[in-house]
Amino acid sequence: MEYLLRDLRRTHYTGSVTEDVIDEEVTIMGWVHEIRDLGGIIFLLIRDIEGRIQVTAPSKKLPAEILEDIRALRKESVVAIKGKVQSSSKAPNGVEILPSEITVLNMADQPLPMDPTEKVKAEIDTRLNSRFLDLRKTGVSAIFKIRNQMFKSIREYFADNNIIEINTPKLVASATEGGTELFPITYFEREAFLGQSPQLYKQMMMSAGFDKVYEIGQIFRAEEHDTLRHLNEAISIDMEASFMDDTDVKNILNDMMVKLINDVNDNCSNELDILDYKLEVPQGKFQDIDYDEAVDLINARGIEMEYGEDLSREAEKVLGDAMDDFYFLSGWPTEIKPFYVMPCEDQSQKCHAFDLMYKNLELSSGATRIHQYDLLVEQMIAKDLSPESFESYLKAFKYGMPPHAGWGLGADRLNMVLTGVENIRECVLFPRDRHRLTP
Ligand code: AMO
Repeated sequence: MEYLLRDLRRTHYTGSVTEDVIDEEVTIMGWVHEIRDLGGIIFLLIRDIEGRIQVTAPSKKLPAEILEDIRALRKESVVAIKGKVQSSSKAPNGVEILPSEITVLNMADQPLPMDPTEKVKAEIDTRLNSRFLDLRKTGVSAIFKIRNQMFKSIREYFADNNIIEINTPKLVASATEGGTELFPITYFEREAFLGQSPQLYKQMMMSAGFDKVYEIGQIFRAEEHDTLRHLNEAISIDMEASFMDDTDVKNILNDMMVKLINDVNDNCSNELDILDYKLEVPQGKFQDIDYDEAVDLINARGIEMEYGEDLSREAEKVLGDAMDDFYFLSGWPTEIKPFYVMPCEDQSQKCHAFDLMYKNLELSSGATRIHQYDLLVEQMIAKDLSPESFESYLKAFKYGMPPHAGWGLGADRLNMVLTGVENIRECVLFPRDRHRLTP
């Protein structure tokens, strides 16, 4: 049995084995998805990243050794198959391969820890324990193909709008989002933390004169939450822009979202079909509701909520039901938003912060930032933070910090919206939650 590629190379992915290549000799490589031995004829289904193709081995037409090789195959083994393409009215794509050479590149052990063929439904924990097998399922890989399109569209949008990609440290000295949700680590002889947001760095880049920046990177949150929409390691898409306010960056977020959803519909229709999900393109400007108005609406619908509180899960649900799919929730109380958010000039108990919601799911938070050193220090003190521990950040505000605004958008939550899945773990290859640190 051969295990090395040597001169063997793939000539076609399964997706290009079509009626266009009938009578041609092709070499495909992939996994043995299914073996059906009917005695006189054996059918194999071979799977690769693009799909599946039938390999048909009639015993009368093929040498005994090829049939022996096929009979020795075990499901999920990795093979290279050379053969001629012929039309077949019964094969799933109207064509099949008549094999002339089978090379086993790696035989899979049996029994498999889980079935990757989608015939048997497994619990999420079983699936995540053998995630490499779970990811072989068409319905699971579809989520990640859509995720790939999501990042492609977003990067395109940023590039088209002259927004510069940056990378900032994830090993940090202080909190940004309120202090309680940090993972401490040992950094040589001192304590440090895993970054919970690139917030301080993206703002410092405004003082650096980079005008408009974005970062797509890991955020770490030591939250105890064990929900369908929280992870302890997530991907955040962050942007920050100078000489703009919250209205301007909301428009950017709105435009980007519309482009993204159009792109996913245009380029991932196959994946959406596999997931049996219809993605509605939002029309024009998103609805925008003021926090005060939202509190009234929530109370009117029978869920008690006081001004100044964050929304409970029930409050998010009734609000989501009352609004369009995508909507902004704006004009938050200063008290419950981070120190760096600009208070309103006329009523400082309110601030220029907003969230972008999809139904009852918070997708993004953003705001106009405080760009004046004195006000920033004042807000830190008001929130019981010590300006000394933010010295290197504050310095950037003393020597020419422009007015600026920005937002952070949860990529894994956005992926949920684009695929219709209800558990955020489905959208992450190897999720990190309260109970899971492997694989
Ligand atoms: P915030 O803390 O609201 O804002 O985070 C921004 C977005 O990131 C996503 N997110 C998460 N996703 C999964 N699991 C988590 N534990 C988690 N935490 C956050 C959400 C959320 O809306 N610095 C600000 C952003 C800014 O103002 O620019 C910030 O981090 O989708």
